[in-house]
Amino acid sequence: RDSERDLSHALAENGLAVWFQPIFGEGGGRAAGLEALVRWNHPVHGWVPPGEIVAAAARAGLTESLLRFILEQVCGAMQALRAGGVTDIRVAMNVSPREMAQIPVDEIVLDRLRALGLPPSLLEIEITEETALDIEAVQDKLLALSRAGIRVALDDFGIGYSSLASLRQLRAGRVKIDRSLVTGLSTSDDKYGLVQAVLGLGRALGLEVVAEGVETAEDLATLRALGCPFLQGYHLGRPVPADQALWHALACR
Ligand code: G
Ligand code: G
Ligand code: MN
Ligand code: NA
Repeated sequence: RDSERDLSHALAENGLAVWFQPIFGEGGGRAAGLEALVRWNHPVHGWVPPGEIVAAAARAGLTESLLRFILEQVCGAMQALRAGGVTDIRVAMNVSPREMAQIPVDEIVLDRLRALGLPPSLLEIEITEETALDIEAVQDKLLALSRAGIRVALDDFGIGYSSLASLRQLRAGRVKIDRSLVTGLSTSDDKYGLVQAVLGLGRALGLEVVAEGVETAEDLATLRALGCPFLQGYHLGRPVPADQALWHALACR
């Protein structure tokens, strides 16, 4: 299909980009972390959703090329932060279970960090459990990554297949509450209760909890009152191109 050829071209010709969205601690202030999000502005079709980019890469046999491209941008951001004297901002990248199962993500990532002299503790890998079979396919690689000091975050937590058992099996040190449970929690008893429960779970299990999809001041205030330690969403900061994200992270010291 066209999309496969176009993606191959985009990868070769700088047509893809990685943007970054800030993640804030409960006190606000400067970002505590950055999440990398792949972006492709197709010359004809416009913005292509990341899920379609990843799917097109799989069809085109470009899964590893795409991962290496994103990793390179993520490492570039880590290097820029270090060069600017910022050593406490972690950069997170999303890896789908399919990518994780298909290619040696652990070796690729750890080799690259070693080659660049970057500490693994500055990197986070976000993974979404999409099917019940995912865990077995990715467990060993996540173990290798977490043993090396890379933090694993279970993304989109609270929907889909993620279970309490998978938190242990996937070596998660962090959970990101899916935005469908967060957006509007100040006016929904159901959402409020679910978010409160995940926060209690995080405290009990020693997991960091991030609320995604913070879109309003009301939801932010509610999350703060609940003691949510990390916050992410359009109300706090949108995904922006790397130079802009880095400028903020470095300037807001
Ligand atoms: O960028 P956006 O908010 O539209 O992301 C939509 C979905 O695509 C999210 O589930 C996000 O995790 C995923 N996504 C974004 N960037 C990447 C990436 O680099 N790799 C993978 N596998 N998924 C990504
Ligand atoms: O699945 P994942 O959590 O990686 O998804 C990240 C996606 O969520 C990105 O596409 C990002 O652009 C989007 N996103 C980030 N903050 C918000 C928000 O506050 N509201 C909505 N609707 N989407 C958001
Ligand atoms: Mn994510
Ligand atoms: Na998510």
